[in-house]
Amino acid sequence: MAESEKGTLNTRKTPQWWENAVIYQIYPQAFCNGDIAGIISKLDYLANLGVDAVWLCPLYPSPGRDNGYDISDYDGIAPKFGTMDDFKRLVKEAHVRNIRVIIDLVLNHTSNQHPWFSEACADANSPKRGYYIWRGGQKNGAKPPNNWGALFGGSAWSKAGEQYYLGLFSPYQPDLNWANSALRRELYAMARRWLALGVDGFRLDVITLIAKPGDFPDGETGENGYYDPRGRIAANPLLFEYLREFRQALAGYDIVTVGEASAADLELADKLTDPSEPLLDMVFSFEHMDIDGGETFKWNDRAIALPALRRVMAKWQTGGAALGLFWNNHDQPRMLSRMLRGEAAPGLKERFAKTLACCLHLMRGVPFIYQGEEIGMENGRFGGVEELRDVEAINAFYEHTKSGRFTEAEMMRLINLKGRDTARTPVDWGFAEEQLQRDGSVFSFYRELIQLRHKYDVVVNGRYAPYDTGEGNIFAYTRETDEEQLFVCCNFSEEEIALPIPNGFAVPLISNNSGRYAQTGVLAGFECAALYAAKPSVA
Ligand code: TEU
Repeated sequence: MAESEKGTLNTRKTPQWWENAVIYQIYPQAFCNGDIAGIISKLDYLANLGVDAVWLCPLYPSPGRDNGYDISDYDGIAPKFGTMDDFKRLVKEAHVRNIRVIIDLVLNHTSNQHPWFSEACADANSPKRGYYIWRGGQKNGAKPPNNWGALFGGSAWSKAGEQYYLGLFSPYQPDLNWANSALRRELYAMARRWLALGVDGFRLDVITLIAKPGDFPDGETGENGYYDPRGRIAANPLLFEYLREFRQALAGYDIVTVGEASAADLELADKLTDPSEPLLDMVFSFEHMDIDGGETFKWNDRAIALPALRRVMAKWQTGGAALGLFWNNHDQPRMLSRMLRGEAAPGLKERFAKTLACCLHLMRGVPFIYQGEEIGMENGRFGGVEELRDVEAINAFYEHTKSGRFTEAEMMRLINLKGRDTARTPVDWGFAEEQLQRDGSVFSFYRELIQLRHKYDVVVNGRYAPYDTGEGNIFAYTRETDEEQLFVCCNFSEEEIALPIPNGFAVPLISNNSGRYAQTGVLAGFECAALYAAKPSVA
């Protein structure tokens, strides 16, 4: 991409509907009554918030080993969520309110209960056998083909009959073999069937992991005795071929694709979203989520340090890749709890929730709000392993308490800090109701931020530059187009900090403290502000 084009969201000639969008993520089992009817009942709430689209986490039939990311029927709706008619009604009712519907496509793996996998296991000569990845045989004895580890614990290889199959996440989620062209055609046809139902786009689960290398060499073993092959897999150039083919198969539909770019560095993300040939419209990158240890060993009590967060965000903001912006999702502890750690007065908590929102929503990219974030929800807490739902945390609990690495109490403390279940507790609708009635609530602040994105071109298209204040606890940056400028400053501490207002920024756009900063040049504890300047026109 040309240097001059870097740092803008998208340089396509025709603007796409999603370019100035804000998208709301729904984790159906914990949203409203745990079903589609519940989602429909909250569409007015979402329209009131002002979001342009919803991303629905998997609604497919699934044994639920990984809360729906183990799909046993790509064309159905799990009975616990409702019926296909309910789904159609959801799409219709969302569209009536100008809310688009993005669904989750999990194309890297199926459930081990998917009929394809049952058939593949039952008959080694079945055409479905080639849909999955098999290695080893009797003569290779009882040893897995290599030292690759599964993300949720243990080896990435499990035995079915005489051979091993690959399951990068768990044995319940066998990886699909994208080298098989019949499989690829099935997947594309399935995606088109959802588009025919009126779906407006896809969030593509771990899409950077679909292209497995032809060989499966051992890699360097990590702390758990296994090699994490995700980086190696993401680097396989076949990924581009598969995505090109996928894109072509969906040609003619006005949709958005958001790729979960697991293990992607900036260079890969940049190439995948290159406006001259976008294979994905945007990606979720995870470097900012890995600052407190996700990339190495997740179960630690490290915190996210602000200087590192600023550095990582600036790196991705000034790079070329088109981004989905997020602090939260169903795989991460809630950012409010994650950064606040411990207690703060309720008023300050709300103020900090707004500061986090302001910091993210005025950046370059498409902001995603994870259910409950807009009312300042915090992490759920779990008393013991029996209360957990998440396969990752449950496996880790047993692995690390049995090995003696952690006591049960220590492990539960870490799971309450970092585990995925923390963000999967039901949305507190009583709390939401209270906020709807109250001026100055977190909800109303999110609504303001969404309106700013819809109104100001600089929020969508401005170039990002970090703004160095010399203050360790401030996150500040500017955005700039040829016509407009924006200055955003956020105090991540409880201390008051004086910060001279940069020249020319006369128009206060948003504040979580009655505009105090714009009047005084002093940020109170957890205060945030954004100031605007129109550039003098060059007639
Ligand atoms: O997540 C993929 C992924 O690699 C991580 O987000 C991972 O869940 C996390 O680092 C573990 O701590 C996607 C889905 O979002 C997740 O819910 C699924 O479990 C996973 O794929 C498998 O489908």
